[in-house]
Amino acid sequence: MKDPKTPPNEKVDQLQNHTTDNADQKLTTNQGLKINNNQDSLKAEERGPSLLEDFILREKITHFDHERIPERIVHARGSGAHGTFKLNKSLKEFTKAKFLSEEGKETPVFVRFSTVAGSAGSTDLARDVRGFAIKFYTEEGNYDLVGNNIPVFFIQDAMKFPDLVHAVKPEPDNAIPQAASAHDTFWDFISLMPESMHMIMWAMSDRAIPRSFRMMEGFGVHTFKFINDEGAVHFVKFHFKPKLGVHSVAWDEATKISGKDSDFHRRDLWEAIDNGAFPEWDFGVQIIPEEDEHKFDFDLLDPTKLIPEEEVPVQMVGTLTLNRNPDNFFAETEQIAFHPGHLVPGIDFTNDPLLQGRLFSYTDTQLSRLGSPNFHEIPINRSLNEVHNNQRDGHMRQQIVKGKVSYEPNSIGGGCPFQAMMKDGGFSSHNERIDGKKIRARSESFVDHYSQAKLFFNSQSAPEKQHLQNALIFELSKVTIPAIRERVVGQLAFINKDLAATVAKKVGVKVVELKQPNGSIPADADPATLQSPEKEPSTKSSEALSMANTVKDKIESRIIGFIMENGVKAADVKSLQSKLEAKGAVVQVIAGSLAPVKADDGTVFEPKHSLTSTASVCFDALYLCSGKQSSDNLLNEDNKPGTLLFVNEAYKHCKAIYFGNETDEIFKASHVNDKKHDDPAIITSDNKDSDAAFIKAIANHRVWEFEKERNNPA
Ligand code: HDD
Repeated sequence: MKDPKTPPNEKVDQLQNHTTDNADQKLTTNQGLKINNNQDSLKAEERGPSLLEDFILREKITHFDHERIPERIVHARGSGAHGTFKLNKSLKEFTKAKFLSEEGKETPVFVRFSTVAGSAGSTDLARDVRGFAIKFYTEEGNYDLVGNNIPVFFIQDAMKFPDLVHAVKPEPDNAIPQAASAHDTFWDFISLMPESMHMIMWAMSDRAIPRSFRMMEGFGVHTFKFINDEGAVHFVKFHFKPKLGVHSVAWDEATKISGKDSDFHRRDLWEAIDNGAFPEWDFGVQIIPEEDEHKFDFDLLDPTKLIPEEEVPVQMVGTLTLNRNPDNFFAETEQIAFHPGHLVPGIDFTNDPLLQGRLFSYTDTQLSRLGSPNFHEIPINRSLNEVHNNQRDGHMRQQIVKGKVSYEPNSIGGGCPFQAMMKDGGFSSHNERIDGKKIRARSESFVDHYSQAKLFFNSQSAPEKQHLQNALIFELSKVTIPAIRERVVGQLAFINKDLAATVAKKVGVKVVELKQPNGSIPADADPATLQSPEKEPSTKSSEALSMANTVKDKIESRIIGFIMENGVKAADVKSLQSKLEAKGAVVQVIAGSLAPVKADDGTVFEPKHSLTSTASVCFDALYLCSGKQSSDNLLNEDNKPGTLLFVNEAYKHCKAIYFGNETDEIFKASHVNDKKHDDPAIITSDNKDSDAAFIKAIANHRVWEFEKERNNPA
């Protein structure tokens, strides 16, 4: 284990049975034969042809030729970690799931975060939804919660999923663009799918460009069912709220991070766990008694709707902690196979038609991705409890089942393995009464497409609304067909007329009034009856939907760049560094070069970066270290462009910048000198308690409310 603070975990212990360590070992073939020359192939004479009999060369090259597997059809780019789920408050009243019943119980988990559209090697900072998939290794078998960082989805029925994915993926003729929704086919589809408009509001918001996986919410999205010991049913929505708050970067910053460090989120997760700054989320549930199913002005089965927290509060009942990096990316993060159909007793599906389709797709995709129905035997996918059934054989079977019998009923095997009674933990589906006709259609209760899109937009702060508008303008400006831009603007007009008008102006189209939202209508329905109603949301504005209301009191794991050069005042540096580190922040020294920096008192600081090897977008906040000589050196001919680029970019991206003693010349030479108002994230030695002011500004994340001023230097 890398970190002594990492607590033991049953799943990690189980994985240890499958790990190997090459330390102090001799090189062997896959058959265990020791190899004495790994440099040269077997030849007829030194300059002659290689021999077919060279089984060592053949084995090595054959294995290499086959070492790739298909990437995930969606969510290909991802990063994962091990951890623990702890139940703080029993949900026994609602569910018989054991991992949710016993207060204090800890369950090992593996969590994989992902982007959706890009390939496995694409940038982490794409504007995209993020996957948030959790495998709980419970005592009753594996339970998978395969959710996202956004609580709703683009479409209402799984029938449209391949269309959605084909539309957003690179276009089929030229495979452009990678990991981006800003192109014709995506917006063509969206413009014809009014049901997607609520999700579009989220996907165009800053939620789609998170600062870190550790600063995202997680949602189960669908409504699920809880079933308790008495068989009573409650509907449930799952929530994960990050203890560090929900934070995002600026779009300009996201595009730059993609160039400077396309592994930004992967690295951030890895380093935080490695440093012992274990990411944590509060786990909460919204619970609705079965008899209240129809009390809402939307359908609980419609995955394009959320339940406002004002209508059903989220009860916080658990903690999710990630505390161990994988040993091997491929074996764990790549081979993990999630499936919303991996259930435990006490949790069941609803008839949400998107969820119902997912129940087919996930096993099916693992068959082509992992290559065999035995994917459950791959170590990361194994349940902690033993597997006993009569399934047999198949590619790469690992388990050696003893005895003659692989059928049931049997007498030869004494009838084993036995069916489990419900009282012994046997799973039984909720006995829901179904009484109706077979029909290929959409429920009328699914037809309101705009009221919750309005709710989301209305709940945003002014800077968030501005960002959302800018994102729509950016995306639609990449659409080459004016009619598509016009249709999207027509859809926006159903949500907010001003938003539609501004976007229309910027993308060069008129706001036309759409008569009938197209798409998602049963072929034989009367379109007039299915028109999305002009409807206001039941809740007008919801605090939980705006990141402006998130937690803003922590600087733990924030990366603070200390920019310095020779002559820096060591005492000031050390004092601030110790205050920041005491609160869990990470200080990294940046200098003109990687050469050690000599401070005024002879202290030597080792730079981690030079002004040219990194960029301000890789830091949460900057400290221009005290000292006239250091400041002069940072402004010499060599360093000045780098220093000012750092400061000006951080300023533009609304970050906290602290000008230490005697760094006025840097202040004056930078865009910060143009500031007109009292900006709490620009700290100088004139501030009363400047160190504390800096810490507060970092915790606040960004001063988005000063973005206009900061982006208009005189
Ligand atoms: Fe899905 C992967 C989340 C709808 C079909 N999905 C996948 C992953 C996440 C989600 C997080 C990555 C899991 C991992 O890390 O391995 N998907 C969602 C959410 C949805 C959703 C929150 C809607 C609420 N998905 C959805 C539908 C279908 C699929 C409607 C098909 C009918 N999803 C898949 C898939 C993937 C997948 C093709 C690709 C790789 C995999 O399953 O293992 O089966």
